[in-house]
Amino acid sequence: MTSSEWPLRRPDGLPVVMGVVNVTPDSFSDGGQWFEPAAAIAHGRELRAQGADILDVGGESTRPGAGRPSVEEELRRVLPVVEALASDGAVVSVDTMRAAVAQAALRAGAAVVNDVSGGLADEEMPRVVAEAGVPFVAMHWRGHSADMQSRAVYGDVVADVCAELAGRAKSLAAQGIAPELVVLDPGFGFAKRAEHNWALLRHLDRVLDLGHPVLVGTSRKAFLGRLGVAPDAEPRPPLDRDVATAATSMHVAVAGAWGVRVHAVPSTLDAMRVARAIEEAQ
Ligand code: PMM
Repeated sequence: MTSSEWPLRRPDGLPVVMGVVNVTPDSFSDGGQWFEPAAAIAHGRELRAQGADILDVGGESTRPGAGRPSVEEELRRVLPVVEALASDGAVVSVDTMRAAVAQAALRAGAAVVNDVSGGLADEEMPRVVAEAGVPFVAMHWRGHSADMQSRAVYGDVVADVCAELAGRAKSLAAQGIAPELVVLDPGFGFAKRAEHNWALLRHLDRVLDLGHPVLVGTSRKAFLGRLGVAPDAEPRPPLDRDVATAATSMHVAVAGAWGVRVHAVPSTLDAMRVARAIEEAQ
């Protein structure tokens, strides 16, 4: 991908679809399903054939309470998958908080770095990304998954998340990352309770007003699993949250987000096509 192709756009004008390729034994959403490199590669190819524009390859689970793999283990997980998918010609992003993993993945063919910590977890990350001159997804983050939910304390969640994202964007620019390469993501489910996630969806325009492309990652997250379920009952399992995910995708397409990060590509694309068809109707 050359810089003239950024920000990436779909020929049909819908928001860009980033398909999730988790090479982890323990992700909440699809834990272990694609842990072997061959299975993850096949899954990435399937997502691309279904219409994903970017394949997001990650080797660290960020579900609440998760522990961290070693750097070596993370590299072992992601590199063969990045390499295979990039050599197919796919646009690959690497979902990592570690500069060393980002750098190795970029050498293996990744074109984008997606850091859920927005460059906060590893102080080397902004330098590595600036030197490579690649797009950087900076998500709103308040700390590692082990205890992040204790940090879900806000005065006004929309104002606080916007202020923290604006601060990130400023700091990344000061560290040499071109502002036009920075995508902002409100970080659904990261140090957020359900009401925080809903408020951020409702007021996504305020995140868009920060002036960067916005990526939304609600796919299969816990707040969607609580829909239609009694407060004291078990949430719906992650694989039963794709219809709700498609509905959030429709909403964010109408709001004007640049992209969505999802596990199920066809249902999200269909939902966004519905949004577009209604917008275009007389
Ligand atoms: N969510 C997860 C992982 N990576 N990256 C971005 N930019 N935004 C997200 O919301 C996000 C992410 C956790 O979900 P998963 O375990 O299903 O991948």
